[in-house]
Amino acid sequence: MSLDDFDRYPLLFGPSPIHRLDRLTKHLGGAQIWAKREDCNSGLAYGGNKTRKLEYIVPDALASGADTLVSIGGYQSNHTRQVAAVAAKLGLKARLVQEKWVDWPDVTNDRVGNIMLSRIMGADVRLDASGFDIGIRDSWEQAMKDVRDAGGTPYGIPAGASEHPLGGLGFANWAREVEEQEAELGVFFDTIVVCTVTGSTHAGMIAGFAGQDRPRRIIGIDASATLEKTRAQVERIARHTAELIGLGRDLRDDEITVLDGWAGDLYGIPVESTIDAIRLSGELEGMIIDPVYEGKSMAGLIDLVTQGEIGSDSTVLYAHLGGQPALNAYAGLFS
Ligand code: 1AC
Repeated sequence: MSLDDFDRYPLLFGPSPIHRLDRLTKHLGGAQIWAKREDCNSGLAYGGNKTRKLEYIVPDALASGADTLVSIGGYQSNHTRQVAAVAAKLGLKARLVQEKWVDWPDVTNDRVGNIMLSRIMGADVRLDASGFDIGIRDSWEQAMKDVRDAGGTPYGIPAGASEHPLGGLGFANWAREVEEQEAELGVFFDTIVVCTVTGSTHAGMIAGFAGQDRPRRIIGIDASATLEKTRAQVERIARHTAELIGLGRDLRDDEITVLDGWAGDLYGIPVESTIDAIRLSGELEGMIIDPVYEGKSMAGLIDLVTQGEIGSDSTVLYAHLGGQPALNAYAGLFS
């Protein structure tokens, strides 16, 4: 089997853009920094990393005869917003369980940003008081049962699409896309920096890059604040995806890197370095990143470059995953 043996339902505009971050590079005074922009990858509700994963899941959902996509995330889940967009595009219903993953005091937390967009797209949004957990949730299984009991045909997509058997394929394809763009641009990214929480974005990249000729570092920056769970999930999904796409060898442990130090104490709660990173990206590059995911991975990148952990001879690709809609729920941080 190879990646090409899996059906893909196109949801993206094409390859997501890659561009230099010149002013950030100069400011940090070390490695060359570029970004690949999943926030610009699709016309579906601002796109994002999950839209890319859903390209490989939609064919299975359609083949199953489902009429309702059932998924789960926090109130400000980017994933559930992208599931709602894809359901709208396909003429399916979306049933979304939005758990209270983040105890954030802003009164608009369950009204603006991602959750508002899902409502606008016609999703059946149900709030649930349960807290953060990246695993399979009872509330999600119950939602599927509810759809079935009401005479519908559900298709389940777990949080972040990560525990879905095909959840790693979208970013294995991202790795292939990067290699093609490198050939066009005449550049080689020896280091990739990506935020990791539920794991399949990072894991798919690891599996995809592992089959290429030139080795590179894929640095996952944890934003879950439940590091061991995330690391275990990344390892499992990376190995599963590698097998699916016919890598033909076991992944080595040194191919799987999840770093902590920038998540703070809790998922979804920005810390000082997160806010500094958001401001720096905005002020130097006009690039908007969010307080839950990219603010934390950018804070990691900034420290790793300034401390020389990523050397000045490196060329780094920062994976922008498209989490900005959540910013609306954090307006108090910037007023
Ligand atoms: C946690 C999966 C996740 C989201 O957006 O809900 N990234």
